Amino acid sequence: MLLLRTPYRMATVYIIDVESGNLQSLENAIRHIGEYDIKYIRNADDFAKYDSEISTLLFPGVGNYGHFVHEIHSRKLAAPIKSYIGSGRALMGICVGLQALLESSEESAGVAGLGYLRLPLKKFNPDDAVYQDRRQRKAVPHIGWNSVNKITVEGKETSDTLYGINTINKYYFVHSYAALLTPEAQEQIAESSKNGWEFAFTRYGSEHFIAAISYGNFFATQFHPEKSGVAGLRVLKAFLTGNKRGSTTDTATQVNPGIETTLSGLTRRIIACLDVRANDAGDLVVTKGDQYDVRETGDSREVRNLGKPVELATKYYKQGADEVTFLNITSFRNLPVKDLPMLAVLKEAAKNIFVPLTVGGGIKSMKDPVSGEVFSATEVAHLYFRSGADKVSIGSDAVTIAEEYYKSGKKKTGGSSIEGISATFGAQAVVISVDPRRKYVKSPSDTTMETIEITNPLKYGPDGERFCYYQVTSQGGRKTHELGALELCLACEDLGAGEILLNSIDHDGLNSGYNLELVQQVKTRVSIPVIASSGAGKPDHFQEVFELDCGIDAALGAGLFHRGEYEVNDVKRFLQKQGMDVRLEGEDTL
Ligand code: 1PR
Repeated sequence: MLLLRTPYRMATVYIIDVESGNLQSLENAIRHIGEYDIKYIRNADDFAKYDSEISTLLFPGVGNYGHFVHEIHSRKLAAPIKSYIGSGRALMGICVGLQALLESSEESAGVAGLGYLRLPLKKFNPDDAVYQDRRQRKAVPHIGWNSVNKITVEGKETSDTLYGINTINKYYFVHSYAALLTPEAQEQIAESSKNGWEFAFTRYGSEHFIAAISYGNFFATQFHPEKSGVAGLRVLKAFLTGNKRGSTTDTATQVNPGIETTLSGLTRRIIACLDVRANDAGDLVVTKGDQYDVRETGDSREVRNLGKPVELATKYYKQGADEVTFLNITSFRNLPVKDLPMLAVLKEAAKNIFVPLTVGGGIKSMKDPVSGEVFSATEVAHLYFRSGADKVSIGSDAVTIAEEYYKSGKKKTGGSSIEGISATFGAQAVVISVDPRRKYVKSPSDTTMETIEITNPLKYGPDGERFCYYQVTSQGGRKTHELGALELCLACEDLGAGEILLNSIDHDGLNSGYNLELVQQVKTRVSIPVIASSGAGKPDHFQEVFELDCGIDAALGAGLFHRGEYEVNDVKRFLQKQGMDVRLEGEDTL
């Protein structure tokens, strides 16, 4: 009998690409899920060329709503997308891709979305009442791991899952605007539910908002499934395989669901950090400073080599890291910009890491040493986003920018790297890495910077100074500036930064715990998320910093993970035992 073997055709996933951010990770997630061919649609011509073949279309958006919607219109993609949806074929929106399906956003007045739901997007309120009772400010953007606390079908709450979304797992959100459940919105949602719309909702502080929508053939999530670990990959897989409904029990991978309900709803976020530099042989290695001195003590003075960047990063992801940060502490002066070694590290790391990736080190405008071409900081950042980074971290350039900001009377020119990257890719993509060193003063009047009063006499300065402030440094601690860490953070927040990575040279590598007074000083004054960094030596140190009443958003560890003393999930299991809410997933069993 002649077996007619129909030629095996790998399923194809089409992705709308308007260069809005990190699509590399979405592609990697799809490839991790199954054997898919992936094609990008960048304009109406592409759409026309592939339209008849498309049965699965992804509509991912990152960053600024107005920029994204403008790109959709300027590339003449709005009409073909609408007609595709009207044809009943499957579409999934992600983050700004969900937002663009709605009506409008406060982020970009006058810019109309595709309007499938008459719901406006509004900014989260940093003066959220539930925070004020604890004298805290809610960090905006909403960055971190949150739960979906309700799923509705035809307006009725259900314990079923929606494309794998359940009410137990944690999903990664990174946005400042959302479809908030205002009374008007709730009316619109009730109306739409009668017509078959299904919703998932999440809480951030006292504000509830739409985490996902589904109607017939289309589905969209506010969170990033490609960055939400195993739980997120399951959502993406459910969409790709058309598996709309399931039961929570067989989809949840969260071990011992959190017993704590945090003020924000977010979990305690644990970040693994890899300082990366070229060793004397020119190989990129993971290193670790001891108060920023990365060379071994003793005669050799070799660069401390703790392992290979991609291997270690992947290991920490599998150990449960909520984010992975690479800080490149070498400036590659003689390499073409597009050949920067960290681009290759990111490309490789993003293949198997499905949580947010941040890269820092050398994020500023630069002149290509070979071609002489000048790349703006935004273009440099774009290269990293295209390689798989979700956020870029700016260190030295931020100090220069902040000094200029104060010197000009807090003028915002729009020309700085912070403003440029934030305007194009969104505030959530811009982290400021602060490298401060303690400076003792006898009296607050000895400096124009805001000082901290030292309450423990054992910690007074060498000459009995009872006050200090934290002077920022650049170039990895080599240059000291007459600018305080708090003042730097306030300036960068005003210029559009979305998050602070708050290091402490005095605590770096000492395993004696975080610099709690510095964390408290900064976190109580800024309205963007703050990551405590430097000094973690054991899980208790993470508990200590999360217990501060300032409500720190995340805690970073480096040395204690590199030395193999603890795995990331050891820290999380310890915190869960103390009653803290952490993301603790089972194996990657897709
Ligand atoms: O100035 O924009 O080119 O960025 C340079 C980046 O590299 C900055 O983020 C800066 O913090 C970082 N960096 C520069 N030199 C060093 C160094 O160590 N010589 N790393 C360095 C600073 C800070 C954390 C560290 C934590 C946790 N490292 O990454 O890992 O302090 O360590 P621990 O948990 O072991 O205590 P630009």
